[in-house]
Amino acid sequence: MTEIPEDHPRHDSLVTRHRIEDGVDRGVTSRQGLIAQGRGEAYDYLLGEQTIPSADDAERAAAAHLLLADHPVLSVNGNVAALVPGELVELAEVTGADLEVNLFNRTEQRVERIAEYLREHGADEVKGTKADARIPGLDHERAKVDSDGIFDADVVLVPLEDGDRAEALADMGKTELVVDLNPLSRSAQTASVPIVDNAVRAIPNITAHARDLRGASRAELEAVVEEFDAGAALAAAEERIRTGASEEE
Ligand code: PTJ
Repeated sequence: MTEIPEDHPRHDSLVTRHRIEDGVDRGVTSRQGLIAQGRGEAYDYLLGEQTIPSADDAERAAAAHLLLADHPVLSVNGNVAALVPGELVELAEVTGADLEVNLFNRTEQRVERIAEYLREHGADEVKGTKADARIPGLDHERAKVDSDGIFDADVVLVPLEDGDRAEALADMGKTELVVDLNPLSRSAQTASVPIVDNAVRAIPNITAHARDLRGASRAELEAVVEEFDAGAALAAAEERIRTGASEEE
C-alpha cells in the first residue's frame, strides 16, 4: 500500500480507498464494490467527512437496539469486510451479535474469503456459509441466509444494503439498522434506524455507544430507542448535503 502522509488533507478518504482496492485484490470485495465506494465518497464529501449530530444519535439508537435484541446479527458484505473487519468483530463481541456474511453478488468463494478474513481479525464464528433459508420475495441468490442467523434475527445491522433486500427484511418484521451515506436510498428510507455516516466512522462509534450503554437498564435503553426519530435524522442529513448547514448545531 502506498504511504499516505498523515497531514495529507484527504488522508482518511485515501486510506479508505486503498482498503477497498486491497479488498478486491484479496477476493473479499467485488469490483462493483469500487463503484459503490465512489458513490459513498461523493456523499461523504458533501457531509464534510464527519459524523453529523443526527448520525451520532442514530448510532446511539442502533447500539441500544442491539443491546435490547434477543438475537442481533451484523450482516457483512465485501465492502465493510474490507473497510472495518476488526471493528465489526469488536461490535459483535460488545453487543453479543452474530456475524453473517450476506452478499449482493454472492459467490461461495467470496463468502469463504470474507469469513476467513473476519476470523483472521478475531472472529470465532462467522455465519453465512450454510445458506439453508431464504428471505421471501427475493431472487434465489440474494435471498440466501442462514436459518439460525439473519433468518432468525430480530435486529439486523445492514451496512450498504441494496434497497430490495432492505425492504424484504423489513417485510419479515425485522428491526433494520442501515448504514448508508445516501439518505435518499431506499435502504435508508426503509430502515428503523438510518445511519447516514461512513461505515468507517459508524461501526466504531456504535461500539463506543454500546460500551457506554452496557450498564443501562432495559427502560433506559428503550428510552434511547423511543427518542430517536428516523424521519428527522434523514431530513437533517439531506439538509446538510444540500446546503452544507445543519439546524442541529
Ligand atoms: O459485497 P457485495 O456483493 O454484497 O456488494 C456490496 C455492494 C456495496 C457493492 C452492493 O451492495 C451494491 O452495489 O451497493 P449499491 O447499490 O452501490 O449501494 C451502496 C450504497 O452504499 C450507496 O448508497 C453508497 O452511497 C453507500 N456507501 C458506499 N460506501 C459507503 C457507503 N455508505 C456508508 N459507508 C461507506 N463507506
